Amino acid sequence: MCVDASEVSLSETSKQQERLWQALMKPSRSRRLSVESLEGRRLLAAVNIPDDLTSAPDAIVSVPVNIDSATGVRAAEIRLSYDTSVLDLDADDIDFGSIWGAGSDTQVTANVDDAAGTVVIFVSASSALTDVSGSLVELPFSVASNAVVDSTTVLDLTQVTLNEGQISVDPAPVSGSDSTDGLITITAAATGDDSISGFVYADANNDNVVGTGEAIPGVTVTLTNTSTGAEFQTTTDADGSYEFTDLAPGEYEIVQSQPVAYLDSGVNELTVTLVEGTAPEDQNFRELGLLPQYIFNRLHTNTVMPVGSDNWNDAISEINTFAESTNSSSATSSAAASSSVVAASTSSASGTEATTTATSDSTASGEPLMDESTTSPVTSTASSVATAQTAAMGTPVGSGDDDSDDTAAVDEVFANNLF
Ligand SMILES: [Ca+2]
Ligand SMILES: [Ca+2]
Ligand SMILES: [Ca+2]
Repeated sequence: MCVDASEVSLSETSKQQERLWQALMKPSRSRRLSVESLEGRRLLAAVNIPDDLTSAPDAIVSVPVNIDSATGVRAAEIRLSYDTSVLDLDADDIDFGSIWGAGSDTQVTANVDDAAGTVVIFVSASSALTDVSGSLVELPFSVASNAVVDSTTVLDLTQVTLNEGQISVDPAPVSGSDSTDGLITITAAATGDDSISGFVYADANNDNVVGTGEAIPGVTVTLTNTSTGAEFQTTTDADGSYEFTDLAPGEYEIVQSQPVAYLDSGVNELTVTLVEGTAPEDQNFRELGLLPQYIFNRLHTNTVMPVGSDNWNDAISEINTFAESTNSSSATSSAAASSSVVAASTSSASGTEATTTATSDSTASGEPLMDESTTSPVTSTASSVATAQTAAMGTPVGSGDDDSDDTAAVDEVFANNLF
């Protein structure tokens, strides 16, 4: 048995050697065929990282790995190195690039070695791309706070493989300096003298214009520079205005923390492109009016407390504070959807008095609280709700003697479309 096995083994080895020899005898032929095939289909691509990137200390710079033509590409493996003393990268933040379109079936897997400063990314889709150019992947690097202004840092593209090597990359990235590598120049932190401003208001007369008495003071507004990640926050003044100054040009997002006592008009985020030397105004957040459960009787004494006066604004602020404290201690609400966006920054969760849920539901469906054609019904509803709310809340904001407000004053407020 031992001898037989040896003979079989020798025989197999001999056959393998013969096949290998035959293969070696015609290597040039098979290689030429392979090259001709690739060239015939023009599957050749150039890949690189831009060398004119800039970013500031503490900022985030989005680094693309670009490709000139993605014809036939369905998968890419990308390897690069970076200087860990200047840059930091989170694998979870790496995203597929523009060539994949919406990327509904695009998969990205990334592995970042923080200590070594190396990244390996696999990106693929279920079908090959057509002739598009753009980025294969986007890497949002964070720049160290102690990065030296005017210094540069290299993004060393070390290897790119397309479709498991079926598509040639030319010039081929190599470890170390080559023409495909990227470069980031560290610039001074972006500052400027431009501004963005606007109002938060309750559009009681439904004209989409900030009118007298429509201000909502004390609302938190957050501004984010979407390219650097820098964030700023302020609150609206007594006239409902807010302003961010000393801004650098760039893309910004403005987010309003929804004042919970108000019926949300639905737009709580705005995006603005700030062009140097400009000051976009009227970046306004429009609310539809106080939710009925927050209309306090005290506000109805408008002869004593003129709409838009300091006293009026103080009462509005108190109502907001009360609403937020009420909401933060309650978890049930039909207004949850509109206020969920702001929960993080204002600690106002959601929730309204149980006794007012039905009314809140009806207003949340999109109907303004007030409408000329429905003055009478709304007035009676709001009055009864206000009364119910007063009972439900115990002591309303303001003094207890407001319960004696006469109906005429209430009617006057609503007849003037103040809500
Ligand atoms: Ca390189
Ligand atoms: Ca208005
Ligand atoms: Ca809003």
